[in-house]
Amino acid sequence: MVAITEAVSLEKQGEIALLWIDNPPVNALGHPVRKGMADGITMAMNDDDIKAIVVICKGRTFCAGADIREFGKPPLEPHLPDVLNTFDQCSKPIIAAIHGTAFGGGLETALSSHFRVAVPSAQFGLPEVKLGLLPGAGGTQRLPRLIGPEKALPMVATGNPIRADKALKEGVIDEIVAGDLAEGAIAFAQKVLAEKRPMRRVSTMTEKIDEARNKPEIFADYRKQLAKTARGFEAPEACVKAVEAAVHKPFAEGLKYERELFQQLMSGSQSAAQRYYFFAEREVAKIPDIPKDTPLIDIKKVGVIGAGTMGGGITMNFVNAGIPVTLVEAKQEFLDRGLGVIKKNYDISASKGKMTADDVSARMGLIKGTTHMEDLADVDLVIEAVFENMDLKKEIFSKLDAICKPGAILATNTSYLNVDEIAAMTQRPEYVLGLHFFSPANVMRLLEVVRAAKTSIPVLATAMAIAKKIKKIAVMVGVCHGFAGNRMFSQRRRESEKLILEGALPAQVDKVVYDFGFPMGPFQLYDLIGNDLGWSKETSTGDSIRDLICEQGRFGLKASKGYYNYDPGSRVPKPAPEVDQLIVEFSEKKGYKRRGISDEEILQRCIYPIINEGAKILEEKIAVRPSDLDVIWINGYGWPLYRGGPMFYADLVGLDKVLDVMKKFQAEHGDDFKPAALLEKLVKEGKKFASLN
Ligand code: 3H9
Repeated sequence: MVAITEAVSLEKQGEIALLWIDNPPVNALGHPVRKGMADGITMAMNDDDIKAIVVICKGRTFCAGADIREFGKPPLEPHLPDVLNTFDQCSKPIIAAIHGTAFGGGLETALSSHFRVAVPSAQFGLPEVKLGLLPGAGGTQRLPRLIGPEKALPMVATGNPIRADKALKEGVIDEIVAGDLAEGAIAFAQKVLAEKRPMRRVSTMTEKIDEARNKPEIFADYRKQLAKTARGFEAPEACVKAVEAAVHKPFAEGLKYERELFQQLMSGSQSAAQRYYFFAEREVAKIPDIPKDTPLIDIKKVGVIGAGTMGGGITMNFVNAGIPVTLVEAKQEFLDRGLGVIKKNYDISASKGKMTADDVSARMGLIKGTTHMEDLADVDLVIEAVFENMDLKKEIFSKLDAICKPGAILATNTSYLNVDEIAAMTQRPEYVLGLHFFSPANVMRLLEVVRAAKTSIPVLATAMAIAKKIKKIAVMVGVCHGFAGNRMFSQRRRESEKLILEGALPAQVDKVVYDFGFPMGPFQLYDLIGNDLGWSKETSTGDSIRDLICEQGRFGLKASKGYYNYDPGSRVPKPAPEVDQLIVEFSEKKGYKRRGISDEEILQRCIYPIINEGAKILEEKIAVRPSDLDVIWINGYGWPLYRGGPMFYADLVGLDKVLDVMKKFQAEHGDDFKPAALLEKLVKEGKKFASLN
C-alpha cells in the first residue's frame, strides 16, 4: 500500500490496483482527496503491471460529494471536473466500488469511471440541488448519456437518491456485489479484463440522448411539474437547463455550460442560504453543556395522554419507529374516535402504496388504547397532549408522578404554558420537560425540546436522541410564553391584524408573504388552522375583526368561509368582498384613517419584528444560537429554505437596515417595534447574527 496523500493510497493486488479513499466522516472530495485521486490514477497509468483500477472508500460510505466546507473559499487545484476528466480519459478500465452513499461529486466520480459495482444497500444521488447548486463535475452531462434525460431529470432536479436495485435496473450501475465489496470489485475487474470488454466512457455515449433529441416535451412536462414543487428556487431550473444541454450540445460544450451555471448558482444568495441550512440542521443537535457521551435513558415504551389530533399524530411517530404506545383518553368514545383517525391515516398511506396492509396492522398492534391512566405505570416516557389548560395539566402531572415508575420522563406538549409550573407539581422535576410537536404531528418534522429550570442533562440528551429516532428535527429551547417559534410567530400575527385595520386587506398581505416564499399568507393560514381556535362565543367581545368573523361562523376552511370563501371540499381561497367590507367598516368605526400600504411596508412589518423577537430570545438564552431559530422557522413555519431563515435573512439584508426600519416603525407605531438590545449591540459592533453561531 502506497500513501499518495493523507487521504488516498494505492494498493496493488496482482494486475488490479485499488485506489483507497479514506477521509472521514463521509469521504468528501476535499483537496487531499482530489490530489490523491489525480496522482493515483497517473501512478497506475504509468505502472505497466497494473491493468485495471478499482476506486473504493474506507469507512461508512463512498464519497458524499465535494467538501461543502471548501465552498466560498479560494479553490485549490486540482479541480474536481479536471480530476474526473482524467478518470474518463484513462486508458485502463476504472471500476467504482460503492457502499453507503455515492452522492454529488461522489456519484460524478463513479460516472466518470468506466464501470460501477455496488453493495445492495448503496444509494445513488445528486443532491446538489438541495444546496441550491447543480452537479458541477459532469453529473448533468454524464447521467443523461448513461440512463437518458427522462430518468436523469428527477435525480438531478430533485436531488432524491435511488437505491441499488433501481440503479441496476436503470443502468446507473453494472452489478450488485454480494459479500465483500473489495473482493467483488476485484472479481468484476478481472472479468472485464478476461472478456476484453470495451471501455465504457459515458462521455462518448449517444444512444439515449439521440432518442430524446426530438422530444422537447420531456423538458416542457418536467418544467410544469417543477413549477408546482419548486416555486421560488433557482437551482432546479438550472438543473433542467443543464440536462437539456446534454441532449443538444457536444459533451465538452455541455460541460462548459454546466460549469457556468454552477458558478452562477454558487455566487448567489440562494445557495449560500441552503448551504448554511445544511450545517444549521446538523449543528442543532449540539448543545454546549450536554456532552456527547451523556448516558441515555432507554425508551422502550411510551405513553400518550389525549387521543385528539395532536396525541394521535404523536402516537403515530413512535409506532412508526417501532416503539409501543399506551394511548390514554378520558372517555371510551374519544379513544375510539382517536384510534379510528390513526387507522384511517394509515389506510390512506396504504392506499397510496406507501405501506402494506400488514404494516398497518403491525402499527395498530403497537398501540394499546385505554381510559385508565394507571396503565402508564410501566412506560419510560409519557407525553401529555390534552388541551391548553394549566389547571388540567397540573392535575395530570401530579397524577402521573404518582403512577409512573421512578425514572420515567414526563413531558408536556404545551405550546405556550410554563413548563416549570407544571414540573413543580411533581416530586421529579428533573424528569419533566416540554416536547412541543407541531401540527400535524405525524407530518411536521420540527420538535421544540423545552428545557425547564430543573430538567436533568440525561433527560435532555434522551429527548434529543429519541427525537432523532422518530425522525424529527429537535431544537432545544427554554421556557417562556410560546417558547421560540410561537413567540416569534405572534409578532407576525399581531402585525398582520394591525395592517388590515390600517388600510391593507387580507389578499394584499397574503400575496406579499406568499411572494416572499411562504406556502401561504397569514390570513389563508388562519383560515386553515381555524379562526375559532382559542375563541368562544361566550367570551367574544366583538371588538376585533377576528371576533366579528367568528361571530358570523366564518371559522375558516372547515366552514368553507373565513377571511376568504371556499367551494365545498376545496382549499383554494376565493375573494370574500363581504369580509373586506366588514374590515373597512370596522376599522373606520374604530377611528382608523385607512391608507394605501406599500408591499415593502407589509413585508417589513411581517418579517422584521420576527427577527427582533429572535434577537430577544437569544439575549434571554431561550435558544442556543441564531441558526437554531432558522431551523425552527424553516421546519415549523414554512420559511422559504432559499432564504435561510429569519436570522440568516437579517444578516443578508444588513442588521443596520433592520435596526433603522425598526426604529422608524417604533416612531410611527409605538413600542411593538422597540429594537432588541442585542440587535443594537451587534450593529454597534459591526457584527452579524452569524457571529453567534
Ligand atoms: C457537490 O458534490 C458538488 C459537485 O457536484 C461539484 C463540485 C465541483 N462536505 O449528515 P451527517 C459532514 S456538493 C462536508 O450528520 P449522516 C456533516 O456536516 C455536495 N461535510 O451524517 C457532518 O459533520 P459534523 C453534494 C460533510 O450519516 C458529518 O459529515 N453532496 C459533507 O446522517 C456527518 O454528516 C451532498 O450534498 C460534505 N459533502 O448522512 C451530500 N457531507 O459531524 C451531503 C456530510 O461535524 N451529505 N458532511 O456535524 C449528506 O447528505 C449526508 O451527510 C450523508 C450522511 C447522507 C452523506
